[in-house]
Amino acid sequence: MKRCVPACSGFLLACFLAFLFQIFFFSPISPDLLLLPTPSSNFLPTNNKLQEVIKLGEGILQGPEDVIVDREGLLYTAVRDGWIKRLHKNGSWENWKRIESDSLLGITISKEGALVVCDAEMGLLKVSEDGVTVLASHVNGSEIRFADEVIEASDGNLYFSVPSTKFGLHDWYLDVLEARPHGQLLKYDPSLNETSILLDGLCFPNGVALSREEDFLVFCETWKFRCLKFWLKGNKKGKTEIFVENLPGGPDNINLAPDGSFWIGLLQLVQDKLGFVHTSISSKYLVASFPKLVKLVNGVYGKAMVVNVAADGKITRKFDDADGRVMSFVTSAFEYEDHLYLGSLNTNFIGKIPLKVT
Ligand SMILES: *[C@@H]1O[C@H](CO)[C@@H](O)[C@H](O)[C@H]1NC(C)=O
Ligand SMILES: *[C@@H]1O[C@H](CO)[C@@H](O)[C@H](O)[C@H]1NC(C)=O
Ligand SMILES: *[C@@H]1O[C@H](CO)[C@@H](O)[C@H](O)[C@H]1NC(C)=O
Ligand SMILES: [Ca+2]
Ligand SMILES: [Ca+2]
Repeated sequence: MKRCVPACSGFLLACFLAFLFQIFFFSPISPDLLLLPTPSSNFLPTNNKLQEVIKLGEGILQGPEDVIVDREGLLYTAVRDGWIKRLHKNGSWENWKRIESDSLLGITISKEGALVVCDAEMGLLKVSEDGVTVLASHVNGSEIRFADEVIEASDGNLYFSVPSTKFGLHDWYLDVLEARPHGQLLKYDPSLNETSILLDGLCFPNGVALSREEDFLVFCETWKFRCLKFWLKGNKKGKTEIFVENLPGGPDNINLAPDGSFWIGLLQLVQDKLGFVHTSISSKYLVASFPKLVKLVNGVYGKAMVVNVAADGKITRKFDDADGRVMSFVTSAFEYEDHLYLGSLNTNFIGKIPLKVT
């Protein structure tokens, strides 16, 4: 019995060292510290308005990440089973086109009326009545994985984001834990059939929008809690500057509103009371090794928030669901005819709320 003690403790020590070795040396991440936003005291209060949404397509839409309405008033979304579904004005849903993918993300409508779709496996796709074509699958000799959101300028150029060249969609939270800039902003020029890198070394670039005059792009850096402007015209052409920072959540998709402001879906990246995980390297190593811990730390399922940011970068309105009772993980907000349409990766419907107070 007694002789067992040193043997046992030796064995336990070896196990413990192997465990540490596993966590540190075989870790999927090489983490840096994450700078969390400092809560602003004059920030707009909670209103739980997203608990009052009208639910469109409930039960038939699984994780509608992005939403857009075309000129004829048809509403489109791409869902997890690969269907691009659209809602007719008479209220009926149509299974329009299907792509063999569970990772369809941002969508936009081109001038010619085609749908441009980001897929986190295949790149940038064009979907029309004629079928599906791949517009961009490679850039600078590398495969484009994890295309996230796209916008078309009136000259036909498509601007799109790749949040991470290291982690894929299903491991996106590891990019947040690693907190190192692996993202790119890309441009697809249809006249040359060519894709180029506009910016790299970005911190999870996500939503992409154009200003009303198309003089700048706005794109969101999710775990920097900010959105940047990238100038396309004028004497600042090619320059980058801050559009809005210290947001109360990680910005996901962004859409231009008819009045020239922008709607942004904000993700609760950091679970209340678990902020320390993001400011401790060893906690990050530990969490990244266990998918269950990653789920626990990720706060996106517990809250939803969207904000309206004026063209000058001021936050003017906010809608939220503070405990995720009806909506959580809201990724996208699109304004159309005085209503806001809300996409989410954690609902089976699109939310709709009126914007005019009656
Ligand atoms: C709604 O409109 C679409 C397109 O015009 C049509 O295919 C569909 O049958 C209509 N549904 C109903 C219920 O009227
Ligand atoms: C393009 O690829 C080359 C070769 O792999 C690399 O050296 C270069 O840094 C890349 N350029 C950009 C902008 O990423
Ligand atoms: C565009 O270029 C890609 C390769 O980069 C090629 O596979 C594709 O066929 C080209 N498309 C057109 C319309 O020329
Ligand atoms: Ca979009
Ligand atoms: Ca997105």
